[in-house]
Formats: sequence, C-alpha cells, structure tokens
Amino acid sequence: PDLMGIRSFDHMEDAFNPYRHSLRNIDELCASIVRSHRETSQYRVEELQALRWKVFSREEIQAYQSKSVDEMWQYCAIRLTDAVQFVVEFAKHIPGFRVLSQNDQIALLKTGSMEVVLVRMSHFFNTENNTVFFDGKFAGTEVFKSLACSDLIASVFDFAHGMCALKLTEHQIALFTALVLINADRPCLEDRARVQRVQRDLELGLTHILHRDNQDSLLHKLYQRMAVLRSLCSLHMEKLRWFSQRYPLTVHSLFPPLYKELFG
Ligand code: CLR
Repeated sequence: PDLMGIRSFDHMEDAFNPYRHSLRNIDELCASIVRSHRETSQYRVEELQALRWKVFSREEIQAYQSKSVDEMWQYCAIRLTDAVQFVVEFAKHIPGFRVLSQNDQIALLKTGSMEVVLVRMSHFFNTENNTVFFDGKFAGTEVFKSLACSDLIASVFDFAHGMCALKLTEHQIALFTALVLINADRPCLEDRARVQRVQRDLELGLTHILHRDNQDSLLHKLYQRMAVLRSLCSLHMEKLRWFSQRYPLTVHSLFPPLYKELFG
C-alpha cells in the first residue's frame, strides 16, 4: 500500500508535471528565439532610429534610377542575400531547426527566408515618409524604379506599412519569424511530422507571449499576414523568372550563389 501511495503520488506529479515542464520549456524556447533574433538583427533599433531622417537626395535618387535594369537587380540581389544570410544564422539557432534533416532545413529556408526578410523589413521602415533603409539611407519606392517591377515594390512597401501598424514587440517579431520559417505546410519536406511538432511548440510560444502581453487578438492578424507573405514571395519568384529570361548571364555569373540556390 505504501508503494502504491508513492506510485499514485508519482502519478499525480506526472499529471501535473507535463504542464509545468512544458511551460518552463516554452519560456526557455521563447527566450532562446528572442536571443537568436537579437543576435542576427543587422542593425540595432537605436542605430536605425538615429538614421531615420537620413534620406537620399534628388541626385542620389536619379543615380539609382539611371542604373540599368540588370545592374540594379544585381545590386538588390546582393543586399537581399546579405539579409538572407542573417536569417539563415537565425534559423540555425532555433532549437527545433537544428534537429531537422539538412534537406528539410534547406526546404524551409527556400520558402521561408525571403518571407522572414520581409517581416524584418518593418524594423527598417519609416511609415512617416514611406521609406526603407537601403544602402545606408532611407529610400522611397522611386529609388527602385530601374528594377522595372513597380508592382512588387509597391506590394512590399504596403506589406511593411501593414506590419508596422501592428506595432509588434521584439519578442513577438522573434517568435513570429520563427513560425514563418518552421511551417509544416511547405513543399518538399521529408519528415513533415517532425516539422509539425516543432511548429506546434513555436505556436505555443507565440500564443504564450501574446497572452502575456495581453494581445491575444494579434494571433489572427499574424496568420493573415502569413498569407500575404506567401503571395508576395511568389510575386518575387515570378519577377526573378522574368528577369533571368532576359538576363540569363547576369543571374548566372553575377548573382550571389546563395540567392540562386534559394530562389533560382
Ligand atoms: C530587410 C531587413 C533586413 C535588412 C534589409 C536588407 C536589404 C533590403 C531589405 C531589408 C528590404 C527589402 C529591400 C532590400 C534590398 C532590396 C529590397 C529594400 C531592409 C527591395 C524591396 C528590392 C527587391 C528587389 C528584388 C526584386 C531583387 O534585415
């Protein structure tokens, strides 16, 4: 009977423990993701804040506008690839990402890295004059005119504007971008069940953070943003296909290998 008593006590502890255990784990998971996000943000919030009103002059804008299509594409592809590299670093530090197979890690990065860059863009965006931090100063859509894809640029700027309106905290952005990356619905996954388990933990983490911040209603809005992201990225791929048909040599010999590997 004594043993039984201990066992049933154990059992009660067990029934209690998964909850306490998972809560502690989720706190740890969130903390670790926030840390990775911070360490892989290209600029600090204060740095960017200080540069907020540094915009390109008319002459500088004209210089960007008179670049050739392929020169400007190459230039932007390099800037984007830099940003993607930080996202890859971020991914590598997400506890659940490391345990996935190499194949699945690459599959997730192929579809998710650009989406994360676009979410991160909101930190580099000034809604008061609709400009984004690019090449050392803040640039409006007109700076990207020579890319010849004004619809994509307008949509990307709209998206950034919408993200800014949500006024997410650094913690919320960190969890949201981790969730954008680790998504079991992506194509070409080997071990979908495993990705799903990691995704669930991240969803718990995001829900937990939003609840703690008294902003449960944001969850729905964030899922809506995910759908918009998906369409933006297919537009990006479409533009890249269009561009590489016209300038195959530029893409082949001048684009960063990582850009081609992920999007080509
Ligand atoms: C996003 C957040 C990153 C830093 C960063 C670097 C490059 C920026 C990017 C941000 C936002 C989008 C951006 C990009 C360079 C070019 C690209 C401004 C701020 C624009 C939208 C042009 C895209 C052109 C493609 C069609 C090649 O941490």
